[in-house]
Amino acid sequence: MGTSLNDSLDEDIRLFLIDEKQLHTYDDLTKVNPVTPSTVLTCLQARYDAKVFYTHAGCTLVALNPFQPIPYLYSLDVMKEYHCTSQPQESKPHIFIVAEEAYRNVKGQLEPVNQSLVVSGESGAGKTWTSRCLMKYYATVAASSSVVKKQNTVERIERRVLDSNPLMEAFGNACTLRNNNSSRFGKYIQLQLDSRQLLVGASVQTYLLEKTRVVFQPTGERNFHIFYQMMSGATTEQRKEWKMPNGQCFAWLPNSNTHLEEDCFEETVGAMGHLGINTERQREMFRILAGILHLGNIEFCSSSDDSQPCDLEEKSKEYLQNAAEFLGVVALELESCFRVRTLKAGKQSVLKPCSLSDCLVRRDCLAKVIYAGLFEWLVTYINNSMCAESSTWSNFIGVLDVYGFECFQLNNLEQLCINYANEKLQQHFVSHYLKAQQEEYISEGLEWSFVKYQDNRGCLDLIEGSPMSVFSLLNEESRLNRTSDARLFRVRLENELSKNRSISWDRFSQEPHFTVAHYAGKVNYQIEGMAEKNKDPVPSELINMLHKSKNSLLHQVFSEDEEQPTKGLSKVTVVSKFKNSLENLMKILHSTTPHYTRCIKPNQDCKPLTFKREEVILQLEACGIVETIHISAAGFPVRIPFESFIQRYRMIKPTLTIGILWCILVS
Ligand code: AOV
Ligand code: MG
Repeated sequence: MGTSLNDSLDEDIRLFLIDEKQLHTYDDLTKVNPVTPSTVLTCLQARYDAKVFYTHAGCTLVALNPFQPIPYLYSLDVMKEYHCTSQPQESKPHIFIVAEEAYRNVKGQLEPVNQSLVVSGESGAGKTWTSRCLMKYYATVAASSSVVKKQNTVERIERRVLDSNPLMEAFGNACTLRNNNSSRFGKYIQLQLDSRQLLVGASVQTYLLEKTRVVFQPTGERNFHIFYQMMSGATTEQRKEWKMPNGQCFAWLPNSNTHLEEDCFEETVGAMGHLGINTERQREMFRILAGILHLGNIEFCSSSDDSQPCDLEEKSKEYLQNAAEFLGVVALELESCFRVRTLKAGKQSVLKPCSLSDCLVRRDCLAKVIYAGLFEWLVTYINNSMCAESSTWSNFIGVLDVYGFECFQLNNLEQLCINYANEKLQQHFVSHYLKAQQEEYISEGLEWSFVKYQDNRGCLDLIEGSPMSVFSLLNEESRLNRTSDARLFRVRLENELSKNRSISWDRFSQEPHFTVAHYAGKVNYQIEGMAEKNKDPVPSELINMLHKSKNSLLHQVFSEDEEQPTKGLSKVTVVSKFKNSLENLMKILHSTTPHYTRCIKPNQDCKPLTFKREEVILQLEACGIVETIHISAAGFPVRIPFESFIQRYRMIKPTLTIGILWCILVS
């Protein structure tokens, strides 16, 4: 036997394995008998070894990451084959089946129904890759070949939609310990279809960019790709303009010597062009980015006199000058923004020197607020450039690609938000499929033995519930008029939340932290700095300075007309904003027909064609694959509303009505 199954397998499984040579031919895991974690795993491994990466699991598709390019799998011919077949479900499992099914479903049986393709899986499992495949599929099979004339350029809409990917990834993805091209933001892209089902536009909604990465990169990780692309792909003149000579070190660009496939400056600039960002705008963007890098090299030293502000390190003066030049602000004002705080007392303003650490916090804050502002501007621009007029499209197919579940040695608010988003998606699956479908069978009086499943509701209640949850307590802590005390906050969490079984503490740990048992595994979150990150304050001096920027793009990003939520001490906390945006997303998902794809990472080292059973089984268990298969296998593969059934089959029996149909069914 080629596999290393342990000896404790029961007889059923032994019988199942007699068929081992045929295992890779099981296209749908509902055909595996008996369905146990072990048999499902063995079947998937046999398929992976046979280089078959997609397998149906009832209503979901399991996609195993090959960690190696498989060009023949995604060719134009293959797309056409799946698009033209009369029975997509009969074809070999493929992400294109999901795509095609959603595409055909849009028409609906009675009226058109919007569709959502929900791609989930842990970090590095292949969500972004899969989303790109889906978009390429629609850009090919639903190409309208219509041209858009926007922002003074003419371009085919499919080109623009596809080019939004590398552009957003350049600004929003980065190399982490888990994935060289890790998405540091979530996105839901709606592909807009006209009445002929052709792609006429798209709009994208993004979720919480991990902006701290601009100023802090965990050991072994990198900043956003765009900075490295600039360093490795720009012309000598550009580098001269940005004051980035060869060999120049930037504090915020660790691991610059690692060159990744993603460091493709040309592709990013090409995409900018296709989306209509003209060269002058591009120049302004790059100057802003260069400005951010120079900001990162500014250091301060304590003044000998406590009543005096900190001084700039001698060698930092040049960086400050450069940063001010690129950001289009006055160097002296930039310096004083970092070193002096303006306190308002009634109508009077009092100036107070900042401590050394405050100076650094303010410097970092400026970089983060600029980068986040630029990213937001870019997303708005992309939307303007590819969104169709509302009168021209009638339906959409949405593709959801968020950051996957992650657990590092150190986890903070960023990971809490990322993992919370994954909990929300899992809950959508649980309530839409595992729960609702079974309840429907029971309510319709069908014979059904209930399949038990893991409901992650408890964990979600812990994080976002009311009145007491991690988020509500964190918000309370962030609103206090003092710096948060991590130890006290931990005690408060314990006092209020210890009844919830999803949270625990190691009381002897040095660092105050809490542990959440997520559906995909336990994660330790450090409390230090969490409340401050949640508050995300931006000193008003910084915003006032940016309002006056001579860099016209930066000026536009921070234009005074726009309500700046970040102005002063923002009232809406990070987690409240994120929770709201995810709730809106859930509303959209609920209003569409969802299709789930579960991406699986076969090994943590991202090695080609390596299948680690113990790692895969944890992912299968986390997403409830065995339960899904049980429900799909026992349930009905096709479920048609009565009205549609009658409309479809009335020709066979013209007197058919709902009443008659009901009598036939219950008799
Ligand atoms: P993710 O989106 O799920 O992680 P990606 O889609 O970025 O993961 O996939 C990680 C890497 O796996 C890619 O860069 C590819 O090298 C490889 N890969 C994934 N799918 C395929 C495929 N079908 N064929 C070949 N290679 C593939 V994260 O964004 O970190 O949650 O947050
Ligand atoms: Mg991704």
